[in-house]
Amino acid sequence: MILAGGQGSRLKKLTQNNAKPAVPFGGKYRIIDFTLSNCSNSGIDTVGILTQYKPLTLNDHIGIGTHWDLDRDVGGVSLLPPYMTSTGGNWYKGTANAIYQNIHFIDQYNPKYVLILSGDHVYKMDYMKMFNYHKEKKADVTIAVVNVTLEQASSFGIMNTDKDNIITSFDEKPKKPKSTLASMGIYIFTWEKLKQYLIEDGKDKTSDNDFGKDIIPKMLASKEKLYAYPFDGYWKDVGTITSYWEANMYLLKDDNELKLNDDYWKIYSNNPICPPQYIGREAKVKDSIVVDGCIVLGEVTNSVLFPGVFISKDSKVKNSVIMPNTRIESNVIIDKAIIGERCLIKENSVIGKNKEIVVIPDNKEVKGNFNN
Ligand code: ADQ
Ligand code: ADP
Repeated sequence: MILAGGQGSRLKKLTQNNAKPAVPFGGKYRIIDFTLSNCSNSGIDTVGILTQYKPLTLNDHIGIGTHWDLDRDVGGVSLLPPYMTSTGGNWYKGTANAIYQNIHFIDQYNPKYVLILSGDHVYKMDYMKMFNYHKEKKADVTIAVVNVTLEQASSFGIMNTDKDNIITSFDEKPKKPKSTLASMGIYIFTWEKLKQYLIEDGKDKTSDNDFGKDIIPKMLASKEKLYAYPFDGYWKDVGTITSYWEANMYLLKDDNELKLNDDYWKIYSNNPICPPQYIGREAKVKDSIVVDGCIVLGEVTNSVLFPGVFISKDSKVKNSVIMPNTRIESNVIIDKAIIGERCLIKENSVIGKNKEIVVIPDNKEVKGNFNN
């Protein structure tokens, strides 16, 4: 079950019209492609996607799951927005409520275990290894964990474990973190157990119906078996402008651990049909990702260009992410910026060039100097 309905408010201008999992990433992808490809590569063939906030692009992108080999007669991908019943209906309150409202969807498959994922993380992970660990430990829930820095710790679910990886404490986004062991928001539950807690939590009017705030602490208090599963690869929650920009720039490092050209763990996507990229006679392109449908006549350094980006002569783009179908006219300077989809940057404009990352939302026309 992939949670993909949060607003992603920390990405501000990038999620005005678009759910966070559908935000473009890395030239050829949308963020949710990583989770969907991990599912497909891990041999998972039945996936539910919980959608709520601005799902238009997300729905369109996922379609019937063809690109992730999830277009199946049995199982496959199901988009699960909130719905009405004879007794009323509600928006998905918290993450646990989104699963609670889809208990019957899960029950159709009569599963023994359920894997809960987020649609907004960039990483490669074999969920089957974590699943074997969960079964081996006879856990009620297994939570994937990574070490973060102390400064980052307040943005995550933070836990302590004993020498056998049994979770002994858990605090959701603590102001004063007691450890740096962070939940990745990836859970495997034994379904009967989770169902029991979802139904109990559903009756609790004071609950936020959230996994991190409610379900995990309640299970811990009731002495259920909670295990941490250490993950040691690259993992990034791209929920802020800085982490989103950093994760894109990380792809340009030649020793990056995401290795998008890895034949053993491909990241699949739904890409538009575009003509080949064209690099003009006077163009200079260095340390950059430039994909199909781009036309570069100017200079591009340390940047990620998405399909259909046009960069005119005498323009310089540096340290930036330029989303699909944006047009940059001549004599423009862009440094350390994220430019949304379908923007028009008029000639002689200067964007960025200061310490902060500048963000231009989708569909904007920009003329002149722009520094946030
Ligand atoms: P956050 O990332 O802050 O913390 P949250 O905002 O609840 O968690 O989002 C988790 C996922 O669920 C996102 O993919 C979001 O889009 C989706 N989502 C949020 N609300 C939803 C709703 N009502 N309906 C459907 N989908 C929804 C969580 C954990 C932490 C953990 C971090 C790791 O709570 O403990 O450390 O993830 O990133
Ligand atoms: P009826 O006159 O048959 O009771 P309505 O006039 O309420 O129906 O609705 C006409 C059609 O639109 C029906 O097919 C109904 O299911 C559908 N419909 C009504 N309200 C909504 C809604 N809020 N969302 C989606 N479909 C709706």
